[in-house]
Amino acid sequence: MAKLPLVALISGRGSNLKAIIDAADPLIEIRAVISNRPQAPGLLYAQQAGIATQIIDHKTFKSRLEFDTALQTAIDHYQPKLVILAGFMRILSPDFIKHYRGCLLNIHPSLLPAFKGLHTHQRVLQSNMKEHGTSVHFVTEELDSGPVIIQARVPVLPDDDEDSLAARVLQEEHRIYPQAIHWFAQGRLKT
Ligand code: NHR
Ligand code: GAR
Repeated sequence: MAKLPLVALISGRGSNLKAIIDAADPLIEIRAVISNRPQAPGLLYAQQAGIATQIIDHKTFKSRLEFDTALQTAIDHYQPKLVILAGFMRILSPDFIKHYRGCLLNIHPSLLPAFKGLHTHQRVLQSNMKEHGTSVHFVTEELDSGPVIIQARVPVLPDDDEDSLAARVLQEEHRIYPQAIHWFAQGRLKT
């Protein structure tokens, strides 16, 4: 069976990207990793795995729209059937989202629909939640609101700080993102 061609977008550390690379799913082929930040450490994981990398620095564009257009052109060069956001930190414009409708996934560090947006671990601690987690979802125009595919829960422990809680969540992310991508590659996910 032909492998599912995939492009990953990152902004930083890239531990989710690493988990996906390490899962070595025979159903997928990571064609490229694109970062909006020139210094994203995650680019190194891609390079070590022999995956093409590209930097599209949002700071060099006059507007969000011009950045999104350049990003779309770069992605489409690789002709992916799936695009994944893996710690990608720029909100994407509606035209971009429409172009990839049904084949754009994100992992978000909360039990959606709770705690959309940024700084989720800090907000979960401030709200005295007993439980936290992470969600893989289809990306739609409305931020962090697309259909959820898989979630994982973790307890919030009495002595947690942002770092300890984030680490517990991240461990689960590394399990569920490869799982969601595998299901997509099997053709089992539709939106
Ligand atoms: N774009 C759309 N249209 N819809 C979604 O659901 C998206 C999206 C782009 C990214 C990831 C998301 C997350 O998982 C994501 C989902 C960045 C921000 C943000 O406020 C919010 C949510 C997410 C990613 N970014 C700031 C901005 O002005 C910049 C912050 C920074 O650069 O550090 O774009 O949480
Ligand atoms: C992950 O926890 C991911 O859920 C979160 O950032 C981290 C990226 O880690 N994503 C967002 O907050 C998106 N706004 P990684 O770079 O090591 O994969």
